[in-house]
Amino acid sequence: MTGILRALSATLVVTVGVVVPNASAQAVDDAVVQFGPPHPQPAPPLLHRLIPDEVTIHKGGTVLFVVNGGGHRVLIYPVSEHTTRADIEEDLCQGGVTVCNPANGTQNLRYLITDGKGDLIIDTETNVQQPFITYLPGQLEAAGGPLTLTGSTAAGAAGHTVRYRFEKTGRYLVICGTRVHSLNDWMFGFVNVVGTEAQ
Ligand SMILES: [Cu+2]
Repeated sequence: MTGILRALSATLVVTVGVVVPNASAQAVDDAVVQFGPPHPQPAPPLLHRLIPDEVTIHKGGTVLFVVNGGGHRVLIYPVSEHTTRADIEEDLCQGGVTVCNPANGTQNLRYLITDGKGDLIIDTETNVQQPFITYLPGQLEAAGGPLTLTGSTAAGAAGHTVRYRFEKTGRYLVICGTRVHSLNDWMFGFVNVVGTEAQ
């Protein structure tokens, strides 16, 4: 790891550490997450982000994922309670866009994504076995599949939305099933579901 990456990771750990203890205070019944930034969209890797990348809802509430831009798939997996962004990022391609990009084929490699406890959440295998990420154990939701979701366009056309209702408390990883987006550019976020019932 370079010094810059180490500093970045440290910052991310601190940021998440601040957010999680306050999670219940910020809980809403139903949250909205932009799956891909609204237009005008930035260049990679920021093109492939969830905004916000962490939301907290009451048990039984929903998250609506609004798909912006092209090529997305929505996957949801439960993770351990204290899983941080850094816990996930460290299992994805390292080195930023100059290393992790389609021309270098880094999205085609096998990645083992583990949570804060070290449990395996996603085995991406290679792009031969999984042209898009389909790892089934633990999977709660998979939207897209062989075809990608249609996102909103810069010209103003609306795209697909995906709504998921979280019935159990816990922490959940929401990640793009498109290998270039998640494995190269770290397109993922978290949903926290707290114990008070949604209205
Ligand atoms: Cu995506």
